[in-house]
Amino acid sequence: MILALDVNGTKRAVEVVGQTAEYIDAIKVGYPLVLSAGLDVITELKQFNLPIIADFKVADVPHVSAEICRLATEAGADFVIVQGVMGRDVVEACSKEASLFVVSDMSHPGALDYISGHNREIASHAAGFAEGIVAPATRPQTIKTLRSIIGDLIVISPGVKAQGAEVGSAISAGADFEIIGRAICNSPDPRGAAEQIKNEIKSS
Ligand code: NUP
Repeated sequence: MILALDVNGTKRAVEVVGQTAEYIDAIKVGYPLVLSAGLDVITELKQFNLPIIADFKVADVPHVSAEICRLATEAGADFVIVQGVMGRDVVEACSKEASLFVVSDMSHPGALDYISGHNREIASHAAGFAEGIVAPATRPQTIKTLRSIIGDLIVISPGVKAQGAEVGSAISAGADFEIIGRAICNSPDPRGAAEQIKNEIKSS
């Protein structure tokens, strides 16, 4: 289980991870946290000894994308999430500066407008340059298809609970990790929520 740490400010971020660390395998840090707390929050979160994934969905021209990846890695991110739909040159440039997860498809309904139509090509190209891909828990058939393309690469999957997918469903479809944000971060009891979801994933 990967915690999507979508909270504002370092204090709240450290509080939520402090309560949930024993149940999670990695911390995913995105724009809401970094824009409210600064990039140093990544360095601060290193104290928990968990892998940190910078979810910047990097989507610029290659040299700028690569620099974003370099800065995130320098701050302590173990992995950076890049938008595969931006093109092969962007993914390749980023792979020289960071360990990557490539977004191959997305979990929201609007993904069907554009990105979903190219998810296979994106995943297939990612296989040469990334540790893994991001694939939507909201569409388990897509996880199955993309898994068959990428072989042993790691699949991390958002869209569980708050976006409608059932806990455990992405892993049953072939993902390695489910990404959980609001169901933990917005709970009045993040520790209890994390424990329960972790148990549900295990028993599914
Ligand atoms: O396709 C994606 N969908 C998605 O929700 C790719 C993502 N990276 N995410 C991220 O996963 C999103 O930015 C958020 O941090 C998390 C899901 O959060 P929640 O719906 O569990 O609250």
